[in-house]
Amino acid sequence: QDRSSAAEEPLDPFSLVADELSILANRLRAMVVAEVPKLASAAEYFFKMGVEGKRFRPTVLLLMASALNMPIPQSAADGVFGGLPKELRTRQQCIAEITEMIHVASLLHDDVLDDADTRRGIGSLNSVMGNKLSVLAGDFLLSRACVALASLKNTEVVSLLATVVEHLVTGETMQMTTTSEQRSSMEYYLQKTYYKTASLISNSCKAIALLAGQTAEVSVLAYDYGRNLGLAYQLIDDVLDFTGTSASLGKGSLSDIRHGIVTAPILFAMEEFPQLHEVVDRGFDSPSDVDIALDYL
Ligand code: GRG
Repeated sequence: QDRSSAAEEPLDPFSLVADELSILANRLRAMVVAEVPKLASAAEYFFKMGVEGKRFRPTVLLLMASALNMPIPQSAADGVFGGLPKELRTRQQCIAEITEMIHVASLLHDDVLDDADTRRGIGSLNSVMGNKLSVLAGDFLLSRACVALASLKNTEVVSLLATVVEHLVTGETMQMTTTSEQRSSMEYYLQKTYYKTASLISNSCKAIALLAGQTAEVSVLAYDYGRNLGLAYQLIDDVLDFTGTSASLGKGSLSDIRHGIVTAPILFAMEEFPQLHEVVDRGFDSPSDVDIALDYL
């Protein structure tokens, strides 16, 4: 009877790591303190209570750590869950913090590149403090992430997460420089999406497995899991750009298409309606092109 009522309760993954997420929030606030007041207020902007975002990446990483850590009983009295290596968990929490700092740095730079007005339901940092401070705050967060990464003293993990930054920059550049042929290619979309969204999640999942002392085989499985999850996350994000509201998105809807970005729903619609190729080739360069595309979705 207990089991059937438990099965009906929807499982909230965030609640499983709620305590650790609140520790992470406090640690991040302490880690992003800067010496110069203007930089300090810019760097802490998206770490303040209420504007921390969904914390999707740290949640996934903490759950993955729970799944992969081997409980090491120190004595018979510890039972199966006793003696969990505390230091190991702290190092994995550090990966969750580094991942979130890299993510927020990328959001700050992205909003400058897109000239975005809003993010997480408030004014984007560039709209409140200007482009220059937003870029510097993003650089500052990356530096703090590097210092935290170095403290782990694991060259493979350093290399994984440093490469992610290159991937973020590569994905963004691919998006900015798309030719009309690339714009209608699903292969190009998936490669760009791996770089922009999935690489951070997959490589940080792999880092969690490596720190847990898992085999190379398991760390590849952790990577694959993160890659697929990251791609799925971006596909849902693409759909929400069409179906969400300003309140649910924390920013205006239809922002991708208005920036001429071809996302998954458009690519799928193009397969069914070849007429869409023409507006996609033009890069949705007029508001009427946006309306034409919306009619087919
Ligand atoms: C400086 C690291 C760095 C990168 C520069 C601008 C850029 C290169 C990359 C942009 C990468 C980017 C913004 C990808 C989009 C990923 C994505 C799905 C963002 C939204 O994630 P959510 O919904 O956001 O998890 P919250 O606000 O909940 O954290």
